Amino acid sequence: MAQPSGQPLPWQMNFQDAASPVMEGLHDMHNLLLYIIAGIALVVFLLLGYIFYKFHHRRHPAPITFTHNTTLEVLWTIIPIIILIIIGIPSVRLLHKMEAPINAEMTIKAVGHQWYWSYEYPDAKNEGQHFEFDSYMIEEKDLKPGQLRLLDVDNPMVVPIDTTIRVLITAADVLHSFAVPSLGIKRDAVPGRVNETWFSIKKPGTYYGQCSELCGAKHGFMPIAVKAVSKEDYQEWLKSKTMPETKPKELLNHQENSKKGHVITRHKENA
Ligand SMILES: [Cu+2]
Repeated sequence: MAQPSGQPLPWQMNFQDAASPVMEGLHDMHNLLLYIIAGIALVVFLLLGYIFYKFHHRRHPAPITFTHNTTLEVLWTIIPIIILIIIGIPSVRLLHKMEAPINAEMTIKAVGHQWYWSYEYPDAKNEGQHFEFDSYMIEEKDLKPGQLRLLDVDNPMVVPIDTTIRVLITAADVLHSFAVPSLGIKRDAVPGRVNETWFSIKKPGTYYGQCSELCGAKHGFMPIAVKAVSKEDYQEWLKSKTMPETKPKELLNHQENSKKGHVITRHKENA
């Protein structure tokens, strides 16, 4: 069986598989740091061993009296500077890459609520209005086989693959945090403020995350599920959501006449 990606696994070591360019960058950054840290730890460890051995009082009864060594002091200043530059350049590059997409092909707004997420698709319209829906965690007793406890939701955020997607993140009540490990995303959702990030997914699948800012009693029960599908399937999904096939005639007329542009239509499956 292929390893499922986009979710935590029992006894997992290391990160979840990278599903976005940002997460690939984070993997590389993490690996680079791991080599550097291991190198530093090894040098310090060997040096300590060498000193313990060489300057043991039996082998070295008379202590050395000097306190300065210019060459050594220059070296232990310059070497850390070089190491910091080696870390700093890719780090700043990656931070910049995470900030905002160069050419976003579509936008989704994620809004944190106590205790669920809602997703707006500003590019898509539902009868002239914002297309928006709520996303609630599936309770343990309602889980179907294959669904993940504390992670699966009734209405996932559906996105097309191979598309640069700008994500606007905010909150309606208190601080939340929109975090999806396999996409390398963690952005605070702050009431009255919009944060921005982006992702692009290569492989269809569901990528899970959780609210990562303590936001109240059900903080642990407002997961994020991002379902990536082919571009065709995405269009199908969007159509099925924004164009209900049957609609009472009076309601249509009423909406046309009232011209309430600000009315938001909510969609909820299984309601
Ligand atoms: Cu929250």
